Amino acid sequence: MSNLPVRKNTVYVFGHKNPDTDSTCAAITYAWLKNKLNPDKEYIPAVLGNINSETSYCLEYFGVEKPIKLESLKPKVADMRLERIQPVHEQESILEVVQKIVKTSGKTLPVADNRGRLMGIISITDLVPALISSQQNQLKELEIPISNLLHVLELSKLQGQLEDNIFRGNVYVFSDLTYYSQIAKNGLIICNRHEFGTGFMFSLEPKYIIVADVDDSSLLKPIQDYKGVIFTSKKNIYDLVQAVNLALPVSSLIKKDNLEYFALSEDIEDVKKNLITSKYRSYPVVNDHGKIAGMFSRSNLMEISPKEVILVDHNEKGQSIEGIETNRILEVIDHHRISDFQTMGPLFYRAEPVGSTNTIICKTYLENEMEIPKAMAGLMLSGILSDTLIFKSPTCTPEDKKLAQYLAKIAGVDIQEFGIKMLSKGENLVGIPPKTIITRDMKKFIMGNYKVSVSQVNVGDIDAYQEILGQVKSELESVCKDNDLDLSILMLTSLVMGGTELIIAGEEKWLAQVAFNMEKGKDEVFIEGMFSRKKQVVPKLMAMAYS
Ligand SMILES: [Mn+2]
Repeated sequence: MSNLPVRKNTVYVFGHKNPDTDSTCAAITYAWLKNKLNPDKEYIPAVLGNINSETSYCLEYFGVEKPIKLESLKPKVADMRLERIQPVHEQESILEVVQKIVKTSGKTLPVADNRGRLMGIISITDLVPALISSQQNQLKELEIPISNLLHVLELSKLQGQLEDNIFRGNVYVFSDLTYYSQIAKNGLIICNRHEFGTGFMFSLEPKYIIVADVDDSSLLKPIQDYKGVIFTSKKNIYDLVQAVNLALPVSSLIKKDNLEYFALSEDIEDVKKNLITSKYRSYPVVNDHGKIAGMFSRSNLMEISPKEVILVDHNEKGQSIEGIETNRILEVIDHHRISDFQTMGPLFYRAEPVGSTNTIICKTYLENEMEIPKAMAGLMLSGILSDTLIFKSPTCTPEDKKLAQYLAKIAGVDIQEFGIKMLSKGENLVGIPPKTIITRDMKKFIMGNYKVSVSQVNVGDIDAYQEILGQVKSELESVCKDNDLDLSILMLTSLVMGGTELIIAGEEKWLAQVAFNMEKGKDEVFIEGMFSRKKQVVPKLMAMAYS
């Protein structure tokens, strides 16, 4: 163990589900900074979904690779320290298996077929009867691989040709035989040095002869005319008889029914549930192809340390990765409200009411006097321009503007030119299913007695979407119903048009109709100067819902 290279602890840095430019760029730029500030750990930027076309444009523009996509960070069986073991094969001798099994912590070993796949399990308790009864065993009708006999009885061949891989027959001790005895076909006779060479022995026509107590086989003369195989061993007769029983293959002792085993890809949580009703102490683990990967015991389950993460651009459980409650959150860098946030331990939490998470990250670079590389400056700028809609959003603060201008210089781009280009790469909604348009960036809120969703999409020219508006409206109704919501709102926000088209659906439409002075009976309205869900839509609805 100690000669393995020390692996750095991995920390995943990621933004919310349905990643946007701010959250994706924040994950990358913050991970980069953390890797510089703390080389003891490895910070890996990640996203929790597909990267949109606006973000792809920014990454390509500044020559930065897409972050990895994470589905879940729930601890898996693969995260456990598995015991590396040599699986048992059916034909292996009882002796060999006992020697292997006593070295394992669970005193249990998996049995592999000839392709390495799990076919059974054997534990020390399964072997005990074979060990105790060995002396009483009839030495009759045995089936033992020759290789087991050679190994366990410590045989060396004196003469003859081995034709079979398996010995099938009876074993006789020569001194037990009388002149009236006959032996079955293919028999094996064990004798001592003095008995060896007796004419009577050869008249019985054994297929194999083992001569016991032979330290130097060169003292024995080969027997002319004998067609069988002669071995010698240093062991005495008594030990050889015992050893025959220990050379038997373990095949008949293997448990093959109701095997309990786990796959590398299984969640630890599920494993724990299964173990409640299980009586075993250790279990085989297989990979995706059913091949044996190792063993684990109950105590290994306790050793799993939670995966470490840093959340950027979000703090709500519902917007984060599946199983976030099992992770250790080291830090949160965010510019959103705090709603249902709970952690296992203390953490570094930085939240500021600015227009973009990347503004906060840029400040962190400056506070640490870290020189900002061109690509990182470009990505931080992209995040700010995207979230503030090039400073037009009411969430934009003077600080966002000031730092964006500073970053644009390093990145070598013109803010307006780059910003418009970037945002126009945004949603080209034509051809995208209405359901995707609605659910890609949908946030749910509980407002008093009402359950509300607000989705937002940036579009170029709203007029261009008039054609699909009908479809989008009916889809919004079904999304509202399917999610058991009272009101669903879709914001089609356009920088070009200078505002947002609000589309509403659901039983409690009146909330929105009153909040946004919509004409009675209408379910859509264009509101000039509206860009922000967070500042211009949610608070107004909240005020209505609680009034
Ligand atoms: Mn953001």
